Amino acid sequence: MYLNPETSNSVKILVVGHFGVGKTTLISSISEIEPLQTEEEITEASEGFDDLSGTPNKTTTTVAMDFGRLTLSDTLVLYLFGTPGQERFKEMWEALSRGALGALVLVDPTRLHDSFPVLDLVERFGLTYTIGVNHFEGTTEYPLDEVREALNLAEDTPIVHCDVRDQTSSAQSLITLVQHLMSILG
Ligand SMILES: Nc1nc2c(ncn2[C@@H]2O[C@H](COP(=O)(O)OP(=O)(O)OP(=O)(O)O)[C@@H](O)[C@H]2O)c(=O)[nH]1
Ligand SMILES: [Mg+2]
Repeated sequence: MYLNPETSNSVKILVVGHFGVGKTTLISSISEIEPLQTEEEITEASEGFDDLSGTPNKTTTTVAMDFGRLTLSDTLVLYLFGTPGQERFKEMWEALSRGALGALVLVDPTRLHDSFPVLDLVERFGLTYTIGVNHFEGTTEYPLDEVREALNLAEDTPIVHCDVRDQTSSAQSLITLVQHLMSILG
């Protein structure tokens, strides 16, 4: 699908989160263009480092970035960049965050401790963010205000449920982020 020539505002957004939380899935479920993916088979090198217990069917991991596009209105298009989740690819963040206006931070409420290093990075790169809580079925569902408290979020940081496999839910999370950015940037 070609970009509407009338679309005047383009915004770069990062989709971040710990290993296996669903960044690549979100971008592929939402992108209106064929998403660019850089998936590689998970190797033994990740054994003992990356927790696959919640996603036993996951066989690949992002090694550089994901890329997709989502037109939100006649005048606004989002360019979505997904970061790799594995610790060893952390240096990709520097390049990917350049020019980004904000970030959607995906979290799995059963693995919140894995989200703290991600939040550190988001804050270090000065990105305004919104939290998308991706509940995996079969795991405990925590109320959003409990997740907010556990993550020690600032009062005005939005937090929403987000099923990364669902286009509408994923779009809603990004819309929440954009509204938050607009309220901050004026
Ligand atoms: N059952 C279930 N599976 C889910 C859910 N959300 C995501 N998944 C699956 O979990 C896996 C997430 O994998 P990715 O999208 O590759 O995650 P990622 O964050 O890009 O992973 P890395 O790039 O390796 O950090 C996929 O197999 C999804 O289909 C969910 O709510 N329920
Ligand atoms: Mg990925």
